[in-house]
Amino acid sequence: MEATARAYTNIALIKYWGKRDEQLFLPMNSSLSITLDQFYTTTSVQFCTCLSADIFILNGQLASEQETVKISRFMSLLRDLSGKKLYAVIDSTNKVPTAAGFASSASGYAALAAAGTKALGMDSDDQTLSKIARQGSGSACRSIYGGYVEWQKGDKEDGTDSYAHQILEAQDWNLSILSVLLVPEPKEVLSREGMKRTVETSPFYAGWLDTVEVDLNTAKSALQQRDFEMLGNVLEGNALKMHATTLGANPPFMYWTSATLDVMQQVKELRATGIQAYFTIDAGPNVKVLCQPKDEQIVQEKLKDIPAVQDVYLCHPGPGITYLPQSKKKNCC
Ligand code: 2P0
Repeated sequence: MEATARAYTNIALIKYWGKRDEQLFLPMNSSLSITLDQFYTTTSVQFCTCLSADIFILNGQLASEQETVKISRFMSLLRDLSGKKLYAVIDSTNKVPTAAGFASSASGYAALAAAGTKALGMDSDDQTLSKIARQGSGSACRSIYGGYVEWQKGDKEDGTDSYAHQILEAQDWNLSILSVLLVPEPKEVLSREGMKRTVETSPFYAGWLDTVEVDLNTAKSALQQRDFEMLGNVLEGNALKMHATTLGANPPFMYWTSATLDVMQQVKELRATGIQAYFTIDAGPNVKVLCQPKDEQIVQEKLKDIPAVQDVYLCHPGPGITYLPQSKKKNCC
């Protein structure tokens, strides 16, 4: 009873920001993302009758109690769904620069949902996997699919209509996504807490909800027409709106640092010279810059020239869940 799966991280073009149900991870709004080809999590799950609790190994080391409790809560969802009361060794390796604030929860829970259900013999289709992964971390429901992905928020209280689906395959439109790694600083407000505080206290959150659906439709039209300028304008504006909501929260907070602004400024300067590049920012200071492959080299060079930038990783649209052969490693009896 074991399986290994790999899932890739995703970057939201239209952001998921705010929950309508925290237990089921149901979002206030639909979102749109690109699954990336460079950052991923590989997870092996091995269920065994000899275990009396889940064991979580993260990047080759026994995870902390706090991390294990979170993972075990998700494993209990799989146990409930399958009706099998078995514990597992979960061995997970991130090829995601997590310390630098790149989210690994999306790839992590997508890989765990895929490996866990397969190990239990559940034979879940992608839509089911997406709904399961969502209950580990919202953005994970998008990482089940490769390419360009929409997470439809759904309206039902039980969450059965809240899942992701693919809009375009990775090879349908090759864009360049440059992940800009800034000099690391500890994260002030985690995204889960940040979105909750914003929904509950920010007067600007209503403005977010009023316009996010329009942004989503504009982005989807841009994808269908392969109109990069249209896509760039809407994704940049959507990220700025998400961040504007945090300034109105009580207490207010802000994910940007001066280095974030330096990158934003560089992107605007590139545009002034006729190079189409657009930025987006998640719940942290790091910036992702989108451009077309013909410009990726010059954009990467210009971003690397910024003193506060440590590194720039070049990504393209990547694949969905992939299953890997069993590792020879034995973690239990
Ligand atoms: C996104 N973010 O759409 C948005 C934009 C951050 C900003 O999804 O609480 O780790 O586990 O559902 O998915 C990050 O939040 O949050 C995120 P939970 P998640 O990518």
